[in-house]
Amino acid sequence: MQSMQADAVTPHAVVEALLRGPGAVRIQGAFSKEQVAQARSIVMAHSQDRAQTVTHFQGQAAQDQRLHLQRRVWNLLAKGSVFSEMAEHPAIVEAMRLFLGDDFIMGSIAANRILPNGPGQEPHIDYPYWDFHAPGTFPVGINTSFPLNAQVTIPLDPFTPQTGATAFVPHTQHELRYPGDGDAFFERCERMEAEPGDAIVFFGATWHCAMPNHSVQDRSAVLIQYLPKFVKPMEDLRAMVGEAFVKSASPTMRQLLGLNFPYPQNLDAVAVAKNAEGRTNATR
Ligand SMILES: O=C(O)CCC(=O)C(=O)O
Repeated sequence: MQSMQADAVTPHAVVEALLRGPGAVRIQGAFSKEQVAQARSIVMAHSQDRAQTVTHFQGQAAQDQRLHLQRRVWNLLAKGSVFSEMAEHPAIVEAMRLFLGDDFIMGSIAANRILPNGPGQEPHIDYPYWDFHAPGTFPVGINTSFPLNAQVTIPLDPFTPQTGATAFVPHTQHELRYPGDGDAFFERCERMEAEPGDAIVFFGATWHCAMPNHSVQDRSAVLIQYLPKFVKPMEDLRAMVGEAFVKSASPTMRQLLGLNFPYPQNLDAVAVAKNAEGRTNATR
């Protein structure tokens, strides 16, 4: 897949790859060995005996009673400061500002662990497009000429065809469509092969899925979802992290938690009759 070194990333190159290029790009060496080791030990500890957190696109595994061979760890911000470091990676944040707008937010930060012999997923596209198999529930004319999502996958174990590196079909983001039976996804897909500490940035409208782990080792990754300011986040991160976290959050983290965008709010309960929005003399 298309790659660039972490110290050579430019926002323009990332946006080009996501919007007009294949839909995904690998940033090599984005995180240190220490960061990966720390993140991995937290993910493993939190998923050792908890196979039962909610998951997605694993309908077949649920039917086959194999859900316990994949595990999700949600709410990572509250589980270790290394995950804040990952979410705030400066080069990725700069690229996201260009891709999703300066006030972009984070919709989710979670880990996906696939155990040896664990199942892959149904080919899909990501939130907020993830139920586009019911296109009638979306606005008429919706398309991907501008993005409503970006994903970052940070492998904590080697991502190889054997371990279950994410599969994707390049250029499928250009037409918004949920992949189906006739799309020959598995014949057409490439793999997001990567080393621990790389970061794979992709537009979630690109068809993709986790693949089965045919190796004898675990395959874990941190998955970060970024969204424009006006899309309702998937995880209620602001509530999940708690007051103490918010009090000490950096300006970037406050933005990621959606605190720069104060809607929805009870406008009827705003005590002062002031001008809140507009070009001229607005208080926000
Ligand atoms: O873990 C992976 O390889 C991809 C996960 C994914 O696409 C998802 O959960 O939406």
